[in-house]
Amino acid sequence: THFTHAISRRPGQSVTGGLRAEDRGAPDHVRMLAAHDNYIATLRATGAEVTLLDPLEDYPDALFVEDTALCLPEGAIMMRPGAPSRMGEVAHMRPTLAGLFADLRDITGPGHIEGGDILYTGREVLVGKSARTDAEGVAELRKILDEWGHSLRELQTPDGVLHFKTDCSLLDPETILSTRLLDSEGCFDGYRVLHLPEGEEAAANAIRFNDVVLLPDGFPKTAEMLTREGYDIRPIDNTDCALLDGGMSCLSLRL
Ligand code: CIR
Repeated sequence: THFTHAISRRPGQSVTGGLRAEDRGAPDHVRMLAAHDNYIATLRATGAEVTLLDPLEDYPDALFVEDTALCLPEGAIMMRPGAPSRMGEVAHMRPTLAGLFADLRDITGPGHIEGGDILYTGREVLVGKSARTDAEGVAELRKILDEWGHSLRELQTPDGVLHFKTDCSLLDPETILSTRLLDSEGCFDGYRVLHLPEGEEAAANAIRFNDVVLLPDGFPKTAEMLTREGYDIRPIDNTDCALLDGGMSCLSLRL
């Protein structure tokens, strides 16, 4: 949970055409930029250096940089998104990571894997297979992690949930915030699990970043629970990212 650096990408005008499981309207680009500013300022306020990349108009979902790579202490691994419209984002992220990591690997395929399906807890790497992440992609990741001495546990992202981390976040090395749905699969045995209060499942995608927890705004019961548990929460407007099934973790790579 200690990070010196984060990488984010500004949303372009084309974000209005981003992927979504269900159409509840297009996001508002201007309001999204304001929320994004606040997100970046919150990361910077913890003392971390944030690299802010320019929008990629050809890739409406490119602000969700988390899906393009996995950053670990030993090195970084470029992902291979399962969404065809997102594949090209990886090449745009690669040079930035090449400047930060001596050991940079690639998932070459034929499998697919997206960063949103990967939760690194410090003691292991949890990966949920999903509509975006398949067994071949997980197997290729496992080979690299074996070399680096990380254990990988292959799990299943619930049906109808975009990514594994849509439904959970790491709050500290021992504690996971999870929906009851995801936790009911037993994936978090050995951790302390805090369940999202009923009706606030959409707050599951939070991030612990240094001494704060960035939490989507508008989930008072979750905010109250986390405050009571001693976390220093920073509510961030997620209205527009939520229309594209995105949350706090998607908007940065943290290292
Ligand atoms: C997508 O469907 O790929 C984007 N609209 C949302 C990606 C969210 N990323 C994440 O959860 N890591």
